[in-house]
Amino acid sequence: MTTYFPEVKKPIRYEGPDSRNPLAFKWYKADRKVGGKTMAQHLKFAVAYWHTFKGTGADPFGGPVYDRPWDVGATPLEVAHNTLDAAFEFITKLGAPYYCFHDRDIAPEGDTINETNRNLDDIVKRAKRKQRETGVKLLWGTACLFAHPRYTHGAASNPDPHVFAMAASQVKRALEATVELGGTGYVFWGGREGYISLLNTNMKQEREQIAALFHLAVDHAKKIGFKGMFFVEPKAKEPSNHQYDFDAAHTLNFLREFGLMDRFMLNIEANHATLATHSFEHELVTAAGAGKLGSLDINRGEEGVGWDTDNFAMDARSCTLAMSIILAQRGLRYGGLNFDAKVRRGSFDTIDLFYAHVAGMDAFARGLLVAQKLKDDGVLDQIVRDRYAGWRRGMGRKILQGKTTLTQLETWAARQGEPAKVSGRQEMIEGILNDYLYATKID
Ligand code: XLS
Ligand code: CA
Ligand code: CA
Repeated sequence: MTTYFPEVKKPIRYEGPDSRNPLAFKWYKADRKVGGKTMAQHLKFAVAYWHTFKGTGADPFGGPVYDRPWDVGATPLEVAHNTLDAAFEFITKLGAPYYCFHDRDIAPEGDTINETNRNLDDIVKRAKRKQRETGVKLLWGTACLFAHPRYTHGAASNPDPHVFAMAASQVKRALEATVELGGTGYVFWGGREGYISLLNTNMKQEREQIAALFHLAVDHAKKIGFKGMFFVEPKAKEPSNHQYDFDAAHTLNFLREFGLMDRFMLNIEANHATLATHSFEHELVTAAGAGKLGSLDINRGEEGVGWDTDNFAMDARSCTLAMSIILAQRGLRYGGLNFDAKVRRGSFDTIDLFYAHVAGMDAFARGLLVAQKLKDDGVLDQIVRDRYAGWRRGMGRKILQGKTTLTQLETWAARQGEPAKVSGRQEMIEGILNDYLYATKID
């Protein structure tokens, strides 16, 4: 059998924090128990098919630069077969439990819908066999509704219902493929569901069209027995000028407006948070606050660049805070941590894919350990609890219970006099967090 990653002979091992081997885990140990669950149960890492196996290194200023040994074959379908072999070899050697795909990542588009569907069926059959052989699972599937020229003016939001129908047929098949492969999630990312110019756009109707597609997907899911969760992945812009699911708050509003809350949650991507000028934590907390944090696309933006650069997430603080938010809501039932991240254009070698994923998995594994320690010690929780203590008694409680009036509040406030000035202690808290991140012994 061809080996696409000959440098990695055996699965990546755990060697512990003292190891200096970039092809070994220092923190990630799948069966290590953290707060009653194993690391594998907490972290649910998924490899993103599109970046890792289909990425070419192209950017807006230059074409493909990688020479991937699997990107060869007499026909597009043969290339897809080789890519699938490489993908399962990589995922198995890495030891990530899951993967995620767009329909067009795994199978090529044909000249007709029928040919396209045949290609997808062929690959799904093979992928199912490989999943059985390796134990690797599908986290979520999605349809690529943004790359083909027909989607230039949007997919569900297109001014032409014919294009909407093409998109619908793709969603139908991608959802069926997800069910066939046992995926627990199905993602809608609104690639071109937004506008470039308002002068030629009926925004109100375009949003209604998108909602119509979501409802059709929910109906079809019922028909084919999809028991998983639908996720919408917010993104502010790029390639559109404004994407309708701009951020978590916009998206929650959309789901509420169109009666979709019970079948949908959010898939929050770190780099998309940045594009909306939010932090990753802001988006995670917004989704979690509504009980809708379903899954995460873990990556980060390149600060000086400002695009959706999808770098690998390695930052200890951000990984720890993300894991704290996940621990607080007791995990991700349907989703996981999807590496929607690509190695840099200059990281040409296939081995760079291993370095990137190993370091990323370790960053989140350490983040989990620190987050669990913060939780066990209750330091930050206590600070927040104390800060809002006034709302758990007396008038504070009455306000939240809706048991007061403006008149009563006026009388009460007048009786109390001027409220005391209370420090928010931000710098002290940031110092405590730093102690946990960098000084407290984690082993
Ligand atoms: C692009 C998005 C995309 C989604 C899946 O910016 O991140 O990759 O995650 O369609
Ligand atoms: Ca993403
Ligand atoms: Ca992205």
